[in-house]
Amino acid sequence: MKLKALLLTTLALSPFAQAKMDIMAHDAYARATPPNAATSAVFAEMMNRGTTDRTIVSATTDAAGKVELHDVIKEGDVMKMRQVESITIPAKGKVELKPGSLHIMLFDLKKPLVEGETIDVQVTFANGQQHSFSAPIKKVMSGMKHHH
Ligand SMILES: [Cu+2]
Repeated sequence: MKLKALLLTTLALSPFAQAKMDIMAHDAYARATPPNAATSAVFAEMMNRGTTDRTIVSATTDAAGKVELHDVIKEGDVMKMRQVESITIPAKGKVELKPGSLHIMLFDLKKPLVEGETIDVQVTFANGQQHSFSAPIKKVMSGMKHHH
């Protein structure tokens, strides 16, 4: 009994370690940009191995001055990006951030994103926990234009 109480205390004191175990970003990448481009996007397959839904409420990266969570909606025949408040990864499930769909939007890039380099991205969850992952910069064949 005493051991169990001790274990619970340890878990309560290490939310970050626990978050790392539950959340994984697979195949993350950032879109390479031409010189002078101010915006880009980060994509990844976000997996949640935990037993509770996890909600991303914000993201940051040193590579960009401003970061937003975005989705793409279809208005008539036009695909448009819009900001969303949050992105939920279902318990024991995943959500795909991909071109033409949910993505992490980067504004005010500090410098062009060059293919072959890597940026670090941090996402913050509704419960305050954070998760960091690396996103290699890749050229993205885009059939979709970004409208702002
Ligand atoms: Cu966007």
